[in-house]
Amino acid sequence: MLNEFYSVRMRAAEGGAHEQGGRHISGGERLGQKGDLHELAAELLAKSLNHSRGDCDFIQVVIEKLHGQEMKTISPLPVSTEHVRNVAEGREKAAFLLSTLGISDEAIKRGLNLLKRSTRQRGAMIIDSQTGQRLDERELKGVRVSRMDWEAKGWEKWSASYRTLSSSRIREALALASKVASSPYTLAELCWSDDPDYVTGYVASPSIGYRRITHLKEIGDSCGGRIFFAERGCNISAYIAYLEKTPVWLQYEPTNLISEGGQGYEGLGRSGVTANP
Ligand code: PML
Repeated sequence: MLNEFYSVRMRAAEGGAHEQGGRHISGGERLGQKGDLHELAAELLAKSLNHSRGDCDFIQVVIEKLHGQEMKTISPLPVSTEHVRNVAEGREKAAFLLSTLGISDEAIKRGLNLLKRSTRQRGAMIIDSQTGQRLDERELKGVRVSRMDWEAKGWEKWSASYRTLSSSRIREALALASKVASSPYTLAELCWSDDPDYVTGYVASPSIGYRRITHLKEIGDSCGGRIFFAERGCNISAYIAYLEKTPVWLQYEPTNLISEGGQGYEGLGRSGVTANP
């Protein structure tokens, strides 16, 4: 029998549904087969009910069969960590990395300003990597990257290689960043969490991998989200359709570049950069 897959996604808000003005609290994305659905839905429900952004009163879990849709398989981006002392240093590091990827100073400034102000944003904001102009026209809804997950064995192997990083937060963020980077329209992504108690974020791209930065905002601050810097002339509707609809599995095979405990990748040996948090 052919494997049939389902997308399971959750969104939760406080003060009513998002479209009725509720404040976004949490979201989550999983893929699985019929036999996995109870467990996946329960995991997402638990996530929505235990969130530092607040106590949600609207929770929606949607399960959809992916009728005959082809699954794309990708590898997770390589991970490394930039250790910085404070937010100013962290944002300077993020700006430096983005600029080495060919993003203009104006777009970097606009991207950082959007995230600093963003406390009610639900999905990612897509901006032009040269002008910094917002391209998705979705306002607070933004673009929700959907239909991606780790293949179970791939996650087992990855988390055994990177023990100190194997949290569900990093599992989800790395799956999302890897899907985003797998689109030819993505030049880079900048993200920090909108959770007030989580200050590590990242810059990701196919060439630098998933580069974590230990301080991108102050503790207690609820601003955050994701900015995708799009290639010039990108076909925005094709880009959004890929991010929202194409099912993607992450597969992982350890290579000898990565040793026990997660040391490895190009970060090894460079001052201030390791694969540990
Ligand atoms: C989020 O939780 O909303 C995003 C998390 C980004 C950073 C995760 C990490 O690598 O520590």
